[in-house]
Amino acid sequence: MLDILTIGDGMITMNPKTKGPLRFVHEFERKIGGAELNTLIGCARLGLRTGWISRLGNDEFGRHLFNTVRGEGVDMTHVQLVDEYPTSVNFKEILETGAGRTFYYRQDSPTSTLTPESLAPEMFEQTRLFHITGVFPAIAPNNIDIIRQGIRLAKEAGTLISLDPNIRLKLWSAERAREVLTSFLPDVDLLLTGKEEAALLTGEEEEQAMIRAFQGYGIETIAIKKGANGSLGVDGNEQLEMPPADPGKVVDTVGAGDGFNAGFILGILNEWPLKQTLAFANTVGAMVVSVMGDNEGLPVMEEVQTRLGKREVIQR
Ligand code: KDG
Repeated sequence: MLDILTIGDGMITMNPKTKGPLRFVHEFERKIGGAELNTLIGCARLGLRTGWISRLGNDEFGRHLFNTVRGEGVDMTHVQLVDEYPTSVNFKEILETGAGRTFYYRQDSPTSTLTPESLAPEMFEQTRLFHITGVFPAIAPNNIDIIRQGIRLAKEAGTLISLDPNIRLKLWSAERAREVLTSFLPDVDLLLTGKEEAALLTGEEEEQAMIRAFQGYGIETIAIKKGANGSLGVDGNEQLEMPPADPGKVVDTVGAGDGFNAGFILGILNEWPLKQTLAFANTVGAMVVSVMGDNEGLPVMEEVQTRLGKREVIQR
């Protein structure tokens, strides 16, 4: 039995050792990244049973990714190393503010070898939640059909579906993102979206109008992630604004939303009250931005409890 299953591309992420324009950066640290993967690792560290559907290059980077993700406790039954394409890579640029840009080398991702037939009903029958994002369908047109197949199988199995739009305009146009992602919305149970993405998907500027638009698709549970401004959660008729958790020093904002997702998904699967779920998710997101890398800051359960003051810290 899995709590969460996701599908997506895993990348070797080259993190700059110095800040500023990438053209002047000479040294990088090899890390790993990928929107779906970050959320999955976050869930694994929080104690959920996790599984990944992916393809990696049959190369040194692919083996590094495979071993690292397996080391996080993720079920790798549906991950294969393939000869056709090399493992995807991206380079990050980080500015003094902690914000930055990403440069992808993933035109021919090994996940291009996946087809809708790669997904089987059994994968979903033993899974509580199927998590999808806007990154995987943006990488290759065929991936949209794969996601549709995943949604169909998840629905048949009674598996919940969560969506993070994670719109990457380097991968597809705003119009295409909107067209494809809104077509998924009627099947989504749990929407985890940034505020700008919500505006793009709904055409609305005002939060309540965005929420009404999402509820119009039949979505019960919605989280609007607002970065330094906290988050807004909706669960049925309940609605709550949650102030941000203090990240201390912000060193790298990439992956914060994925961390929030992991915390929120944990709360939903554990049927926590919305207030507890939002506070927990905001804390996980804040912990991610205080550490360099897309997923290194993802905490284990005890670390979140300590941060929330629910656990005593014994240093030595
Ligand atoms: O959400 C963070 C991810 O987006 C990052 O780890 C990698 O840019 C990335 C992607 O496209 O998955």
